[in-house]
Amino acid sequence: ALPVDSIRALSDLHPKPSNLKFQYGTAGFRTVAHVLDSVLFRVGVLAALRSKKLDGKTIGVMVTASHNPEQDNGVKLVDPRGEMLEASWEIHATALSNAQTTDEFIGELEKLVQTSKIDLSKPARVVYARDTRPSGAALVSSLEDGIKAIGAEGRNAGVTTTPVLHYLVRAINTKGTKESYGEDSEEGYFLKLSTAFKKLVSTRQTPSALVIDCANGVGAPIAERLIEYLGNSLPLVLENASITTPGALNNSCGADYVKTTQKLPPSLAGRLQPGQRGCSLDGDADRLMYFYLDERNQFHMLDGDKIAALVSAFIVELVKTSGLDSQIKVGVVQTAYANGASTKYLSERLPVKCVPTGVKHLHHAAEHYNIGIYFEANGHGTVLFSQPTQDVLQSYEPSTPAQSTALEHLRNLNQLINQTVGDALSDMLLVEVVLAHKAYSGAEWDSLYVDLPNRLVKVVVADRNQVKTEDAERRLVSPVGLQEKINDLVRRYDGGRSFVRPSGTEDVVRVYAEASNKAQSDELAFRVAGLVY
Ligand code: 16G
Ligand code: ZN
Repeated sequence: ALPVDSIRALSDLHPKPSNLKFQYGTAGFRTVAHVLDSVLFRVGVLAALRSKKLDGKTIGVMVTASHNPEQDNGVKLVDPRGEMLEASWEIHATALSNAQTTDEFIGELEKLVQTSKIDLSKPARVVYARDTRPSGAALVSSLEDGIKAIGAEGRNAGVTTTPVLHYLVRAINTKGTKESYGEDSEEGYFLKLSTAFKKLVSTRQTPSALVIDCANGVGAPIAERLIEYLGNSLPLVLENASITTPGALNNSCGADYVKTTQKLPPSLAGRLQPGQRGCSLDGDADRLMYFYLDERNQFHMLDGDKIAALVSAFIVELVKTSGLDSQIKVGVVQTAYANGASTKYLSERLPVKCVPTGVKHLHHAAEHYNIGIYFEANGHGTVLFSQPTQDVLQSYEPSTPAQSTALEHLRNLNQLINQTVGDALSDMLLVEVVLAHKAYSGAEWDSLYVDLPNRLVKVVVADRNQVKTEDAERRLVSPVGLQEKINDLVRRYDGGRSFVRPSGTEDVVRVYAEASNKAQSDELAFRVAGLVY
């Protein structure tokens, strides 16, 4: 049975604020930090139950609010293979978080144990970490109370990035098996990435220095440690690494700032030289944006779509050169937000699939390829090697030196890439590998294709739930008749494309438009927004 007395005693120390309704959304629970105490306690209990349900496998809990402002915080669960929590359990998380009293909370727990047939005699193990937010330490102790209340085993992974926590979960659960993911420690993570990176660039010239905008977040200390492992294989310059300055986190810097403003973070002015490569991490280092200044000091952004193009072309080439192209099918997954020019570039080289927004959709679709590449335009993405493909890479016997080299590169890429989730630091090393192999500057990479001018606007509507889409969010089914009006407008614009979808994270509807010039894309976006309003 549930240890009701101990749950009751500790739950009473973490009462739910009245009048608040929580929701486990695409990015877990996320809101202002000071209302999250009860949520964290309950997530601790839930993570333990999830672990029991999965026969004592270790479940991860990450305390972060990613690119949100410093006063926010959040929490999300990680399933045993390092993937996001199974969708059906999001509903349990929401239900538990909204129980008004301790009695109601215990009632919900008993219901969950019943309906999900959880064997309470199984062990429970939870590994958890947090980002650098000042609210994080207190929230972690609330979480620890939850883990303790149900008698689970907790492991504190300290202050680290979201992708490192995902790595740890997978490493712990695959330890000693044929699918072993690496040592289950931060050091294991650094060793795995840096060893693969050094092998991949060993025959290349040492690149010029890369500037990293750490968003004044947890990416800073983790990148700092990565530098020790990389030695002189990649010169890195850390900027926006002030993790203790109040208010600095994600403030006018970081990947989300760069993507939404399409500007250089002001703090990098004078720090990034024309021609030099720069990149921005977000607040928990799972998103990455590259950029450079041209000789006229003009800012150029290289987003998730540009990363997908660079990486896809490279992997397709390696698979072909290795002689494995009949056995290994490579594909790429995007969302409707992918720039039309990137989709065109990719479609000429490999199969492209479009799915609804949100990492779980992209990740899931990428699993259907032998090597599945996915990136959201906002800089979140990774590359997945299926287990049979990894086996093929291990057993394949190349017949020429060129095949052998390409095969070795593929094996090392499989080690370099964090396949549990998008990882800004792992992705950054991946980009640097391709740039080194192609001897590309930022400008040369940028010129793979020219972005179509585009515009994103948000529209506040009475009820965004009235807006429903199909075909990977590219077509509206509700309100009835609206899609036809949008089509009529789009037809009047050269190279026009536009779609409307409800946001999953904000109470707004988003309108995206592309056209062959900037003025036209802006005009189209605003006219479509006018239809929605
Ligand atoms: C969440 C998603 C991200 C998506 C964004 C869209 C995860 C882990 N994160 O942050 O993938 O791009 O939502 O936000 O799935 P929107 O629905 O407000 O446009
Ligand atoms: Zn993030």
